[in-house]
Amino acid sequence: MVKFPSDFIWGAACAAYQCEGAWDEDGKGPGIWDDFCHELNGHHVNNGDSGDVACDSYHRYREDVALMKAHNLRAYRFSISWPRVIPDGDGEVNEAGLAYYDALLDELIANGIEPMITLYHWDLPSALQRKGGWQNPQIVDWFARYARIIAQRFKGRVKWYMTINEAQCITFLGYGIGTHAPGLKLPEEELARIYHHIALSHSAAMRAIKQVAGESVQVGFVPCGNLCYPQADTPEGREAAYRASFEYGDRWGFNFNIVLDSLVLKRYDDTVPAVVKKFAATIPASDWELMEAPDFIGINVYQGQMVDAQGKAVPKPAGYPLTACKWPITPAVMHYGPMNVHRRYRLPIIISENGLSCNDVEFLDGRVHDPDRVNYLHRYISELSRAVQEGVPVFGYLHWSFLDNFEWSSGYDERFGLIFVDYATQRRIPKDSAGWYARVIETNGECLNV
Ligand code: PNW
Repeated sequence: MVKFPSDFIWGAACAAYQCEGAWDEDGKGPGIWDDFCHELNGHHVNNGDSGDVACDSYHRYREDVALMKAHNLRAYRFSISWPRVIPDGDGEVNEAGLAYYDALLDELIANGIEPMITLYHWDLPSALQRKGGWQNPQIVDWFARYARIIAQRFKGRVKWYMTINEAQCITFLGYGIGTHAPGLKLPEEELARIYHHIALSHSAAMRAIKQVAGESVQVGFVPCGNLCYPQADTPEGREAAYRASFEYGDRWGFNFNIVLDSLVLKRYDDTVPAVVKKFAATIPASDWELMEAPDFIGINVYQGQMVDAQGKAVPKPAGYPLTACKWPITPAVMHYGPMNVHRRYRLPIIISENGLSCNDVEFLDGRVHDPDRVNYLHRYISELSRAVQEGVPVFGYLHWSFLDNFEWSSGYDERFGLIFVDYATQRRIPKDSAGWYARVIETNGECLNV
C-alpha cells in the first residue's frame, strides 16, 4: 500500500548550467563548465554541445514556472550560478544576476511553489579555478562569502538550502578522471584534500546562512555514491547491504561516507584507504571542530547495487532492464538506500533527485509518450513509500528533472525531463509522465495503488 505523510513535499529539480543558458549575458562571468564546453573545439562533450543556450530558462522562467504550477509541483529545487552573481567568484557582486534569481523566486512563490536553492551545482567561477578551485583551502572563505550574499538577499523568502551537490562527482569526475569540468586527473592525495575542503566549505556556508537568515532556515548537503540493497530481505541480507553501502571499494571516493562521516561523525573511520589516512594525519585538530552536520541529507537516487548475504555484489543477469543511458533499473535502492543512510547518520532525508533518461520523441499525434518513465517512477516511488512506512524520515521527493536539459558530458543526448524540450524552437511539450506525476502529487501517491 503506497502511502505518504500528508505534508510530504513533491517537486522537481534542475541546475543552473543545465537549463539557464545566457552564459555570458548581463554581466555573468565565465564558469568552469563554459570553459570545459568551449575548449578543444567542444571535444569534451558529445556533439560539441554546451550550456550556452540550454533550455533558455534565463529568459523563459515564467513559462517554466507556469508549467510547474499546471503540474501541481509543490517545490522546485534550482541552483544558483555562482559566476552569474559574483563574476570572478570573490569580488564584485553582479546586481543583474541577483535580480534574475529575485524574479525567479518571486514567480515561484506567487505560484505557491516552495523554492529550494542549491548553492553549488558544479559551475565554479573560472577565476577561482585559476587559483586552484577546490584544491585551494581559500575556497572555504570564497564559498562562505557567496553563501552569505545569497542568504542575505533572499532572507525571509527561502527556507531550504542545499550547499553542495554531489561532492563525489565534483571530486571524482572533475578532478579525478577528468570527464567533467575542470577536466583534471589529479593524484589521489589531492582528491582527499578536495573532499576535506568540500566538508569545510559546506560547514562555513551553513554557519553563514544561519547567521544572516536565521536558525530556522534548513540547510542540507547532497552527497552521492554507491548504495546497496539486499538480494533477499532477511536480517543478514539487510545487514550486508548496510555494510556494503559504506565500504571504500576501488572507487574509494564514490561513497557517502567520504564526506558525511566528516560532517556528521566528525572523523574518518579505520576503513578509509591509506591515502586518506595519510592526508588525515595532516589535518589540524581544529578543523574537526568546524564541521557542521547538515539539517538534512539530500539523496540523489538513480541506481543501486544488489549484494548477497555476504555483501558481495550480485552480477546482473543478461538482458537486465536499463534506461536509455544504460543505467540499470533498480527500484529497491529507493527503499534500502534512504534506510541505510538514515541508519548511519540519523538525519532527515529528502530525495533530491530521481529520474531517468529515455529516448523520448514527439509522436505522430504531436505528443510525447513515455511509458518507460511512468513505469520506472511508479516502481521507485512505491519503494520509497516502503522506506517511509518503515520509519525512515523522508520528507520529500524531487524528480530529476522538470525539463529535458544539458546532461553534462552527454550534452543533449539524454532526456531526463517530465517536459520535452525541442531545442531548435525551445518549444516545451509535457510528456505523458508529467500528467501522471501531477496526479501522483494530487493524490499524495495514493493513485499508485492499482
Ligand atoms: C546527477 N551515477 O548526477 C546530477 O546531480 C545531475 O546534475 C545530473 O543531470 C543527474 O544526476 C543525471 O545524471 C549523477 O553514476 C551522476 O549514478 C552520476 C550518477 C548519478 C547522478
